[in-house]
Amino acid sequence: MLKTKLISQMTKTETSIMLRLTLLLFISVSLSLVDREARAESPNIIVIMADDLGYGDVSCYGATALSTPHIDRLAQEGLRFTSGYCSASTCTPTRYSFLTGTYAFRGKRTGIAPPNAPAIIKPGTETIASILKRAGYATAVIGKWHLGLGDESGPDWNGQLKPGPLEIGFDTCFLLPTTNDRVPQVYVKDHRVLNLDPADPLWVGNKKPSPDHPTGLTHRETLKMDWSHGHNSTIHNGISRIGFYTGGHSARFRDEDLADKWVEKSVEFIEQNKNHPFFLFFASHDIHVPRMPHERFQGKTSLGFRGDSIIQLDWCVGELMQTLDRLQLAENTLIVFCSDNGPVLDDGYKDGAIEKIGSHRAAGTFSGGKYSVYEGGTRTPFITRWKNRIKPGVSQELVCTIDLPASLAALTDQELPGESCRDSLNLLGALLGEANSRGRAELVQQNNGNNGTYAIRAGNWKLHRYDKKTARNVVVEQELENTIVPQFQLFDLEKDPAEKTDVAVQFPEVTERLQRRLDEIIKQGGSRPGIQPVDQKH
Ligand code: NG6
Ligand code: CA
Repeated sequence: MLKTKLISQMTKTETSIMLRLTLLLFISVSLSLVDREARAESPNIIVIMADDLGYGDVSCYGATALSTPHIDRLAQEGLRFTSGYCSASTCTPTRYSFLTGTYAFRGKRTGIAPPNAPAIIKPGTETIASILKRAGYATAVIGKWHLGLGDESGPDWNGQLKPGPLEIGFDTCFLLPTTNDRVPQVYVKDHRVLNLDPADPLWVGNKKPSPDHPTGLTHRETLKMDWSHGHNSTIHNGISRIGFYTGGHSARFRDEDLADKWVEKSVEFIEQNKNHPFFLFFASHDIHVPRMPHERFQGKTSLGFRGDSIIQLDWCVGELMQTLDRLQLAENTLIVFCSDNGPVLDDGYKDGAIEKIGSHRAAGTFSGGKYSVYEGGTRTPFITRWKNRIKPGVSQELVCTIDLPASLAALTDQELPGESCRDSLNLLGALLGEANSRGRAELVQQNNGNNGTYAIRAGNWKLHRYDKKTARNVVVEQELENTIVPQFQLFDLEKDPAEKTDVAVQFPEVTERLQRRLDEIIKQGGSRPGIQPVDQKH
């Protein structure tokens, strides 16, 4: 009675204040609920990206010439995808798309980056790291970068190396700046070359710095691993590389120690963040050339250093899993295992990969490999594991590394700003193997950068588009060949997974439909539902 009377006696302003207070209370209670819910869905996340690893290169995907027990265990305890893809068949564009959630053909200079490339992903771009950082994660990239460092004038090797990963969402980084067949062989920690002595500055360039500078051409007989094409410039650790450099001797590493270093730094990062959600992008350099695994792995397989590097990669995966087990984090950590492009045997060094291949099929039953839009170029091992959350099994859903930004944004309850992650789809359900959750209906594949060759897979149809009319992408006796090809080819992946029989003439309406759809996806500037249109000029 009294209460009613009191309320009825309140002025209009008082009532409004009361209502506002109630609303505020309601909002803060709901926010704390959401917070708790979000925390419940904030597993640690480790993306292990192998380099140049093919669909058929690990035993859980059918390899019999070698055994990869740790990767196999990951698959046994998780979900092994048979249609898991990266978005391009070379490194830089796949890494660009994985981080930004945008097809690399939409970006500038997204092709294979040279040693002195400036940062390709501009500060302020939404990335998988910035999304997870916003969600409260500690974020790190450890391993190969190959996405450029520094402003438009390129990396300042003796000064501050920025912008770089730290300007697009990573709290910390420990990097091989490009790819190890390119100069220089130094680590970059956050904004600096590690252990650089200012008295011995590092110089990196495209031209021979002096007439007597030893190279793979002038001192070929001194090399511990000979080159087969390119890779004949500056020599370090008995291996000649792409590009030239001098100085920075105290900062240089040995190729044989790279994998150990990635594991050491990763274990440190995991230990530091064991009580806090973390995101680790473990960017292995295995099994890219020059393949120079640690001495303890050399000779472990019959496949030469290419096979031995797979064993080294497998060891790294085992160390990461063991660290999670030791810290009791396995049930609170989502691991995604993938590759940046398909396999290649001779990629510039005479390491015996072709001679020792025997019956091993690096791309499994698929055709093509690195540099190609055949399935072998982009369909790779792809495994997700989250103990006691993901039901172990095999999934045929179509998923791609480009979908990780939107899917992990969904997992951690983050909104994607309108123009960001233009081609990333939320496939969280499919990645976690939830019942009735579907993967992609269609995926665009490309070979390199923004002037390349495209393909589109829609269901079981696959259309290739060769604007240049030639393709350096057919693996014949495991060697790359330039061939003249029709501009469009159509394959039925269900009947012909090796893409041997072009059926474009038999199915003109499918060919035309996919041509139009591919054109539309390229022109419309984004394929994520709800994406805001962009002005193509910017
Ligand atoms: C090519 C290199 C190749 C490799 C590739 C990049 C030559 C002849 N070939 O230009 O060896 O470095 O670039 O590989 O130099 S990727 O996996 O990082 O994309
Ligand atoms: Ca690669």
